[in-house]
Amino acid sequence: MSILVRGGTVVTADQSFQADVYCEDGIIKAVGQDLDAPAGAEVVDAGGAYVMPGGIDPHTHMELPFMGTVASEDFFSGTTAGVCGGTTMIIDFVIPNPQENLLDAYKKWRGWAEKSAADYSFHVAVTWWDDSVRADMGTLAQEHGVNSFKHFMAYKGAIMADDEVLVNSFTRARELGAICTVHAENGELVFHLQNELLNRGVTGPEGHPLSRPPEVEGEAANRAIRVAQVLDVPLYIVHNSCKESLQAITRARLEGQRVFGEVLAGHLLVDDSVYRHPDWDVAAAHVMSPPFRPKEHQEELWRGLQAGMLQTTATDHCCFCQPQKMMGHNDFTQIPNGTGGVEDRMHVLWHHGVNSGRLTLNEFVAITSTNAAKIFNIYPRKGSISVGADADIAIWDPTKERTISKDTHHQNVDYNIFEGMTVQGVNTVTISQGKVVYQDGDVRTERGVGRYIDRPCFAPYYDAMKKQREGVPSAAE
Ligand code: URQ
Ligand code: ZN
Ligand code: ZN
Repeated sequence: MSILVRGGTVVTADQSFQADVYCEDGIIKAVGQDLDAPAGAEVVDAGGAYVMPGGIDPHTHMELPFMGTVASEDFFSGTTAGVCGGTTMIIDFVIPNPQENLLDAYKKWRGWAEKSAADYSFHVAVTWWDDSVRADMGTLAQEHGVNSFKHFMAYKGAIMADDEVLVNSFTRARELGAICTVHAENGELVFHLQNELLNRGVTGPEGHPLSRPPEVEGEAANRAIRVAQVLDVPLYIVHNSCKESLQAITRARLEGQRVFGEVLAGHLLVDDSVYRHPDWDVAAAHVMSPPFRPKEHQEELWRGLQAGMLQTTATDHCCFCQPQKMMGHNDFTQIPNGTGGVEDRMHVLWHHGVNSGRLTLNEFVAITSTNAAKIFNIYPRKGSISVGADADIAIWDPTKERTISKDTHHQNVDYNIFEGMTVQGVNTVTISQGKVVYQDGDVRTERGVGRYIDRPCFAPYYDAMKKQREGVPSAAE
């Protein structure tokens, strides 16, 4: 199957130029002026629009079992919603319960993801520790293309990783040449504040942000950074929501430590007033962690993106519908944490990032696709418009408008945190694996065509060689 995207302006993370893009069997074969379309090739006229790498959302939770329920978006509907918004790959999470074998959990999630409509990969969470976890991390890294291990520093009594788990897991990741990622909130402090609030009779969603102030996030971010520094392992902090965690990352990066930061589209645009909404359902719909913050944090986060202190944008797409959120009707700590956005991420970031002048076209591509591909070691297969790359392409019309609403989105959830927001600049066509899967509202995804994408580890070879020279057997063996 072949396709020629003609007459567009190719926009990558580092340049913009007029060129056609020819793809065959799901791979980009040529990028250049006035390319001929072989007989039988599908021709898509970009009409002067931008031709960009398909978005990569490095943080989603499709059909996640969590807090006594299961997220309402599954891997088919979620990847379909993603391509409707220009995102052609997600990196989701395998989250073993404590004492659950990591490989068993990985195989379970791989089964769930078989239904995906677009490509996907998995970070694997380390939620407990023993020798089997150490061994399984090695198997996952060396045989299953897992180069990132997640640690929830929040969620005490459930999936929280304490310092002992962090130290053991970070050490193992270093041996393997893998990167460590963290959800940075001090779970002990959250637990303490939750109980204080409940004991004072605060049971509504307004209690959620009060139990997780920015300092709780800043402490954990700094602790994870210091542990990673001592253990000499690269660190990626997910969903930074406040200036406190951004300051911790900025300090570390200015000292040359290899720390990366992710920010959610939601945390850049939604503030904590949602938790004081008179309608319980609206406030509860926005319960996610870390919580949406007061407005002043948003400008700091935008500056962090502009300054290169935050490198990626994501959604943490983890949807729970109103009946599920009602599980916490009498106790905010029981409201399933999570919100959506996989379909809207690129649209809202273009409108509030590029149209506002905060970001250049090339920076937009970097933060929505290329940087995630580089950090998680799948560039230039992903996140690029270049010969040999996967034919994952978003054709972007900067003039086209969309008003975001739960009534028209493709996400399987009954609210939208960007409800009513009108944006200018959206994908008119999305191409995944060289096939048009979305065009002007026409959704053409196929269940099960999405592929699991291996992500090779980074530096084990160097370590192994170094130890060999020193006559020390490599710990990765
Ligand atoms: O913490 C996460 O990233 C998962 C459990 C999604 N929920 C959330 O509130 N962020
Ligand atoms: Zn999280
Ligand atoms: Zn998450």
